[in-house]
Amino acid sequence: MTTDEEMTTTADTPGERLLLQQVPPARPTAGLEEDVRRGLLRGPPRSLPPKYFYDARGSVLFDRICDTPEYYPTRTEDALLERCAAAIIAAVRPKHIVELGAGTSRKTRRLFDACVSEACHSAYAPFDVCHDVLVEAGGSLVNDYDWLTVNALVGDYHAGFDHLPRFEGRSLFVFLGGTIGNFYPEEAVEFLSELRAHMQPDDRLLLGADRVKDPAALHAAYNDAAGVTAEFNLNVLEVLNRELDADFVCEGFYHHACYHPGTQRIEMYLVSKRRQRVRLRRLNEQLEFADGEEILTEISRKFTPESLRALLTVSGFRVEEHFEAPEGYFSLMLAVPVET
Ligand code: SAH
Ligand code: AVI
Repeated sequence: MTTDEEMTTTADTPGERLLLQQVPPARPTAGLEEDVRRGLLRGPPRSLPPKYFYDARGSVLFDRICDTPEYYPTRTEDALLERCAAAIIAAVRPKHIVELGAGTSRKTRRLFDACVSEACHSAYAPFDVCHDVLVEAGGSLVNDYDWLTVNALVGDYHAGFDHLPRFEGRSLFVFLGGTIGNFYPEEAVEFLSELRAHMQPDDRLLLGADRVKDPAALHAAYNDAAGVTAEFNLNVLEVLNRELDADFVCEGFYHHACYHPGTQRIEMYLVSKRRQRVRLRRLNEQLEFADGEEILTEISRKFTPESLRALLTVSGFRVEEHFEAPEGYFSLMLAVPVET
């Protein structure tokens, strides 16, 4: 594990300010094979956890989704961060910014800009399951911010936080994009409770969450006209083909996403266009799909201020600040771990 001392060695060249380390799982966690046996080989509905979207191509496709005109969450949260980043950095003055599911870190730049204006030169630790996105984003960050040290952490945030490096001084944990909405309610509570247990009393959490809104806007965001979300969804079949020596024919499935007001969530599926058989050679298994049979690939929950606050409270946090985008489109909550 990299210690805080190692992190703060004088390092002048961009390359020396970018470290990459693997975070081993803190407990036995299902891998692709087990997840496929549990979710895809069973049903109904057949299902897959969303983390398998994010191979190198999936991360690029997600970034392209963020630029589609219909996908409002990224630009909405970015504008909100632009407005409140200085206040957050001034209030927290973190020595470290630790970001879960960081991806390209594009919006986190608002916090780094605020670090400059507030003269608070934090170190950055992006934690993500996708090695390639961390390397690519980390390289740009150390070039663009000549004071920034990036300690990129590759691992699965569902595998516990015990093996995350323990940084000395105050950390601001950041979980943006509304990714908390990709967790089922009980998963979200477990995840945030574990994070809280890992945090020091002085640390803070900045949590971004998408809000319940006009179903038409939600529907459009997950069904962009250019078909980038469809490509992102279908890419998971390519991941299965590569990793499990499977023979999914992507053209044999279509993307389907719709908003369910009752559960306040988007459900995203891949739907079989016909009866078909798929072999998973590495598992020695085969799948028989009926015409119209679905694979649930993601849920994306939308929150009200009350439901988001309740989630944080039940997970052991107290909300210090709530920043809202215009028309209640997106929320950022700054929360403090409650002493137990
Ligand atoms: N925070 C960024 C990216 C969101 S996309 C934003 O707001 O735009 C979700 C990110 O979480 C991806 O980069 C993906 O690789 C990462 N991710 C998904 N499941 C993960 C897991 N189980 N552990 C760690 N990272 C994960
Ligand atoms: C990463 N996550 C918050 C995105 C979302 O909106 O739920 C993933 C995504 N799926 C389809 N489009 C974007």
